[in-house]
Amino acid sequence: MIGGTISSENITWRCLLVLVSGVLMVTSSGLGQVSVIPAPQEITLANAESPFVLGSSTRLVWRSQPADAHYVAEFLSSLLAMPAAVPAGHGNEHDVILLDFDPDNWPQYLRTSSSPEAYVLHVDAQRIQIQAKTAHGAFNAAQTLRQILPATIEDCVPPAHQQLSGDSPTKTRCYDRLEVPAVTIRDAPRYAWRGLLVDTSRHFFSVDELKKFLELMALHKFNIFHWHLTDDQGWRIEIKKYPLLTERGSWREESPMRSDPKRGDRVRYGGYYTQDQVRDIVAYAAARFITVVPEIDIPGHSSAALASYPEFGNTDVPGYAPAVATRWGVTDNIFAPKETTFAFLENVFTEVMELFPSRYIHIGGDEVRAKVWCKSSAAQAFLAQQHFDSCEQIQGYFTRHIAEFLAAHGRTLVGWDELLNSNAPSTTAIMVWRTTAEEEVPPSPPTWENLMAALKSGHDVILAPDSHFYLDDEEIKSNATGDPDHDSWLTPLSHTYFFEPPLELLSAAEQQHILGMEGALWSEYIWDYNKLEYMAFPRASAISEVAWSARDHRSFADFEKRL
Ligand code: TNX
Repeated sequence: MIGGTISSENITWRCLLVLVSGVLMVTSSGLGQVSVIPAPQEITLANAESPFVLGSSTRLVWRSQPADAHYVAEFLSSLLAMPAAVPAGHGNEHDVILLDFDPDNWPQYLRTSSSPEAYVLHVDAQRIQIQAKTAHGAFNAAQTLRQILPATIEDCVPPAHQQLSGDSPTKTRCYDRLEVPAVTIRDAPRYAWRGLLVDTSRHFFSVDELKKFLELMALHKFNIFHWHLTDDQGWRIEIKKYPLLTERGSWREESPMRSDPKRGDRVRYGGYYTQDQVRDIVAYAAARFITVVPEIDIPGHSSAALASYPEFGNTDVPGYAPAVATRWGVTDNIFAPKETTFAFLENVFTEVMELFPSRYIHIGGDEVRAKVWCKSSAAQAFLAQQHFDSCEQIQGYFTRHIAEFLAAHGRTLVGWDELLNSNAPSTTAIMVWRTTAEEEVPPSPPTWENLMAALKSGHDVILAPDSHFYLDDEEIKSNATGDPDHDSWLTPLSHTYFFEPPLELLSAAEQQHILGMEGALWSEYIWDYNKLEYMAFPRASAISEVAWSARDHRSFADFEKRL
């Protein structure tokens, strides 16, 4: 038999391997079984006639276990309905899945990889061996293993919310023997930040639905769940000190009609997550090595907050009467620059920091109608006192104030690229979303002005390009929602897949400032969980690959085959 290293995009090589190894390889441990998304760095197929046979005698064992490695062991024992992991004996064990963290055994690949998430997955007739420096690396390997197992394995996965609860697995084994192809996979991510945003303000998703979504994220090695928790159309997180935020702010009187978004449907709509539910989600994500980055959108997109506590808005502007928004789009409800508002925001972010261990806390900062501050005499007095010469600079004050507050608690502020207009401190991370050029609609080539501006000012950057990664855009024309503004933007799968940052324009140092990438599921037109999954996939699979796999290692044709 033959062995050899192939790049996942190299179809010719693959065909050659199939031809040389004969039909047996396709049927018994077919190449379909090493279809992995996102594409691993390196796949070496070994003897196709000697797969590992996973059966009732196979044991899960570990060597030199780091603290959070129990999540990996629990994941595998749950997936495969196996007893809990036990310490490995000395010597070479057979008929085992070995989770090996022992630094003395690290292969060269792990030693030289700079990523803590790197792993090596080795399958031969004797054992499945997972080697990693960290539990996260081993979890990545477990997801790869999951993908190279026959797809039927997913049928015996218990509902996501039952998994990894600390209990023994609830499912029963649904296979007698599984053949796992003999293979060595060496892999590490291209970017450390691989995220998806879910907007739970415009539409609400239950805790169980979010868990199901997190499980799909884990399958794709996403590691950031960007939880958009507040917006004009609903405040969704319980804040103990300000109960009205959820009592009032989580309900809107009606929503835009699906058939005609300019009109209301006259149905009250709402929901929020209690702090216990938030902790539950954060723990569930952590068990899958996903960090939850919360977003509390300020100083704009704040109708729901100001409907609850109008005193923190620009009360002296004629006609000021904030209500939870019942239509999509941007409103004039922005926070007022005054001490009571800053105290309120500090208190809110204090509770947020208690709930979310994430280093990064997202403060939104997008689409702020600064002209409202020009109409407020109180805001004008603030502007004069600060010697500002434009109303936009008031947003900068908000950003710096909250950035300092978060930094004092060891956290880092991240916000949308509008923060660049208002002199945000370079220590803040910028999420670049505006990559669609004026007068264009996707699918369109990206424009890099905001990315370049962020990098020139020394910021770390996450790419969330609305030209390619906005999964609220329809994928195909026939899915039109009836809203002409919304329907003009189209983002097909291939367009998403072909996104690539303009490395040729960037110095090596600037390239280092790109932390990673993120897709966005804004939910104005995503009314339920089925539609959330439908809009997310398969484009999120493409995003996972763009963020994980090396640039010269990607091919859309090959991706489609693996998909
Ligand atoms: C712009 S992207 C927004 C969201 C909307 C989205 C609709 C961003 C930072 N702001 O508030 O939901 O467009 O596609």
